[in-house]
Amino acid sequence: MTRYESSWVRAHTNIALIKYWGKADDTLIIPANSSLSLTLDAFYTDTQVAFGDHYTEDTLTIDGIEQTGSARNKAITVLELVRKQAGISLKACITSRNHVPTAAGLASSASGLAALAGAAADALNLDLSTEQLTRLARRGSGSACRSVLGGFVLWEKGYSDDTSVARSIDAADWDIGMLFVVVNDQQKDVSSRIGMQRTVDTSVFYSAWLDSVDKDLVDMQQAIQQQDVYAVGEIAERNALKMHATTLGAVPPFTYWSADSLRVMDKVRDYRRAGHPVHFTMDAGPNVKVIGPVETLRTLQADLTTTYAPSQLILAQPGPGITFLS
Ligand code: FM0
Repeated sequence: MTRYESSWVRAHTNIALIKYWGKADDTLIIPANSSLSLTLDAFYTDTQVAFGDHYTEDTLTIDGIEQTGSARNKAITVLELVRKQAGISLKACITSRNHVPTAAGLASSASGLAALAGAAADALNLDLSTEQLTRLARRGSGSACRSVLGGFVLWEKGYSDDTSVARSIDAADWDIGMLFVVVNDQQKDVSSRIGMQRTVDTSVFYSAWLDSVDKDLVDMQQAIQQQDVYAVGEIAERNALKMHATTLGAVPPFTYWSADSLRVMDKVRDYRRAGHPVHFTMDAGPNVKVIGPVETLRTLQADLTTTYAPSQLILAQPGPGITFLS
């Protein structure tokens, strides 16, 4: 019998500047639009995958807690794909540790599933290219394909399993950062998977999202090429507001914003009026991420300590793609 080694892989989280919002294919996770993100240094997940004939079922433990439900199902989707490629049926034990410098809530499935894809493929010696790894991670969770790579990453929507891939477009070795304002670290009410599905199926505003996202993407690529942090933030904020607008037109309607989110958005606008080049983006939860030059974000971070605990204010800078630890 072939012996399989276990493998540990680290992946960092990413935040979209042009959002992935809606699927063209729910099973293959082919998105309705291309998206663009920045991988960050502040949050990452280490994941070990071990295959063995002594395991009777696939298990996933995150920070010491055994998972059931959707987290485990996403992991099993990735395991099934690598088992098929390797021609084996062995079950696996997955151990995952999230590294977030504050209480929970920011641990994202993107870094988790990117690390899992890398570790599962490595444990079975599949020798996949980076592009193939992005496709594998994508099947676990769409946004995970972008965490395979560092810096600014473009996920081309493609039209099939082979063509829906992520690639790095800029190393982000210039002055840009993100300040995370953690207003609430509880689990979200409507997951991104359910939220985007409901929006695609029912929102009267969804077609307007699709009509304008490609233009945002072109503008964003140009802003990145010019290393124009103001334009990157401006386009990201505009794009995020449009994504969030679609949720209000869904049936039943929903929003990821809380009163605290609105307060942070106001604060960012005040800062901008005072001449600072800062903008915000938000994802499927109430936390706000402020985009700007790193020193400006440090000043804002210090200012916000009158309202928030230091652990609620995390400054992140561009981070790397996945690394194979052992
Ligand atoms: O990251 O159904 O990847 O582009 O974070 O697992 O494919 O969790 F703001 C929302 C991420 C969506 C935007 O969705 O969905 C972005 C979002 P899955 P994900």
